[in-house]
Amino acid sequence: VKDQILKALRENNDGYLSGEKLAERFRCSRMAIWKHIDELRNRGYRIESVHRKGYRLVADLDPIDPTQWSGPVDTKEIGREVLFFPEIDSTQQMAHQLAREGRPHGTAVLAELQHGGKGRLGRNWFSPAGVGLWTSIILRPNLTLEAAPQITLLIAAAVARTLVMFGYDPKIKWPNDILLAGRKVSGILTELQADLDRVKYIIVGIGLNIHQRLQDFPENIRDKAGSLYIINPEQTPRRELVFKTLCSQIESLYHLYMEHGFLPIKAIWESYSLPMGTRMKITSLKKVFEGTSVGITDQGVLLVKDEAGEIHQIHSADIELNA
Ligand code: BTX
Repeated sequence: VKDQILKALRENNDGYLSGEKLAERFRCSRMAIWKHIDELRNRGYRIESVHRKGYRLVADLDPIDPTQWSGPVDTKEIGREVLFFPEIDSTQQMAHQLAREGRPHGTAVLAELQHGGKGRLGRNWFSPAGVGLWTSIILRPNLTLEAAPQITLLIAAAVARTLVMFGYDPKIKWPNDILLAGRKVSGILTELQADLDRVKYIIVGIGLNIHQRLQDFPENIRDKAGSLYIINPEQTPRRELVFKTLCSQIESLYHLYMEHGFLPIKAIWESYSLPMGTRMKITSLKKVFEGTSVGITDQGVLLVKDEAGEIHQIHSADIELNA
């Protein structure tokens, strides 16, 4: 029945089909229809329901399951192997497990829906079905622990470049927020395992909001979260394309980094960064203060000048703009 409902919605083009009509047609209750619709949504279809009008298929399927894609990812390493989960607690956890089991550099975990998507510092990442890209990638660089934060900036630069490829104008807010028109469309979580002072593996988690409308975000983040759809509802790219582009951008920046070090990555990162001199409020574990950004160091550390003119090195902190 679910597939028939889907077919009916598709054939109905842009119009609405009422729950009552669907119930009549498929000889079941409106409640049953509602349940089927709900399951279709969990499979990733964007179905709108409007009071007294009924249901409408907003965008036809934008599959995130690689078996439904037009072809494999055409990179050499990043995303060559993709493990897909219709639902999962967190792709981060799964990637850690796979890395411990010895999966190779570049392996990606991809999910339609995360029940426990993780942000930084124990925060949550809202990751519903059908609307975003939720992925964690295993990297096995030969790096010292000290250099590892540079990988976060590399990934932020890769996400920014990906968005540029689709015609967007992203800004990076140190270290890892990607903003479109001032709204956070992507977040990056970098976690690692180390042996003494060498990195064993790094898991980079990337969350990218694609199809959400403003009202799809929970109220507490509605004024700061954004999506590609919100910027340009007419031409939101498919997730398959976004993922493939992201993989190739990560791959090319990773090679640049391995061959030439952090400087070229830093330059790319800076070209997308919010302008230095931006006023901000810094909340780190140690202190809270206001200041203006000065730049980033070759280690990817943020430099902020406080009101007394003193320069602070920020390794990890929460940053609020327009303080
Ligand atoms: P963050 O700590 O910088 O951002 C988390 C904060 O952002 C939340 O506290 C909330 O205010 C806001 N937020 C939550 N969900 C969203 C959203 N969908 N869009 C915009 N803002 C939001 C950033 O952490 C790191 C996020 C990484 C997410 C990926 S998804 C794949 C992988 N698996 C996993 O569990 N996490 C990563």
